[in-house]
Amino acid sequence: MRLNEVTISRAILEEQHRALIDLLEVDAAVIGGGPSGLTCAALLGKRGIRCALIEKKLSIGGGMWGGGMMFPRIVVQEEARRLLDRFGVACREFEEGYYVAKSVETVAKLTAAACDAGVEFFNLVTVEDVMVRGDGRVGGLVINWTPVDMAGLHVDPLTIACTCTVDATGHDATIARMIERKGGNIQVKGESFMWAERAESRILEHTKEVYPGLFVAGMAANAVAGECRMGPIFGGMLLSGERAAELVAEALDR
Ligand code: 48F
Repeated sequence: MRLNEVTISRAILEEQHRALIDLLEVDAAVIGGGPSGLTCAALLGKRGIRCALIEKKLSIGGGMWGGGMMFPRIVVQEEARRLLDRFGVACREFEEGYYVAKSVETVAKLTAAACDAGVEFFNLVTVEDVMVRGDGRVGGLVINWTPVDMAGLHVDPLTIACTCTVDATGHDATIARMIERKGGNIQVKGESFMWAERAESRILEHTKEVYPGLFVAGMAANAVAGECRMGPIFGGMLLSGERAAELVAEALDR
C-alpha cells in the first residue's frame, strides 16, 4: 500500500471536525477525566445518553494514574467492589473489605468502557467558563485548547450547548468555582483535612445538582461541601460517578 501524508492529515482533520461539530449540542458534558468523570461518562453512555468528556490534560485518568505516592495501586472498599467487577478490573483482597487494583488497569478499563459506550473524548481542551442565561441554568460551556490557556494567548474560545453538566474536576471544583466567582448562588467551601472514612461515607450525599444544570461528582462534590479528602482509596470516586450518572439520567427524563 502506498501512503499519502495529505490523506493521513485529511483523515484526522475531517473525523475530528465531525466529532467537534457533533459536540456542539450534547445531552451531557462531563468535565474531567479522573475516576469519577470516567465512571459517570461510561454509565451515561451505557444508558444511551449522548455524552462528551472534556479533559484539559493530554492524558485521561486524573489523579488515579499515580496511585498512592506514585505506587500505581489503588484501594477500593467493599461497597464499590461491584464497580471494579462491572468494568472488568482485576483486584485482590488485601484484608477483609480492602481490595487492591492496578491504577493503570483501572484507568484503561474505565476509559475503554466509556469508548465502547459511545462517549466522545476531547482531551487537551479546557473548560474556561460556563454559560448561564435568563433561566438561571448552566446551559453551555466555553472551551478552548489547553495550550492556548497555558501560553496565555489572547485567543477567543468557542462554545457548546449541553443540557446537563457534570463537574468532575477534582479537588479544585473548577466549574462550581467559576459560577461562585460570577455571583451564582453556590458556595464552594473547599476540601477539608484527610479523613478517609468520613470522606468516603459522605461523598454520595454531596454528589448532587448544586446549581441548575450543574452536578458535582468525585472530589469536586466533597470540595463544594467542605468535606474531607480521602487519599488513595477510590471506591467513593467510582460510586459518586455512578450516582452522578443516575441523577443526570433522571434530570434528562424530566
Ligand atoms: O482529580 P481527578 O482525578 O478527579 P476525581 O475524579 O478523582 C479524585 C482522585 O483522583 C483523587 C482522590 C480520591 O481518591 O482524592 O485525587 O474527583 O480528575 C479531575 C480531572 O479534571 C481535569 C483535570 O485535568 C483532571 O484530569 N480538569 C480540571 N479542570 C478542568 C479539567 C477544566 N477546566 N477543563 C477540563 N478538565
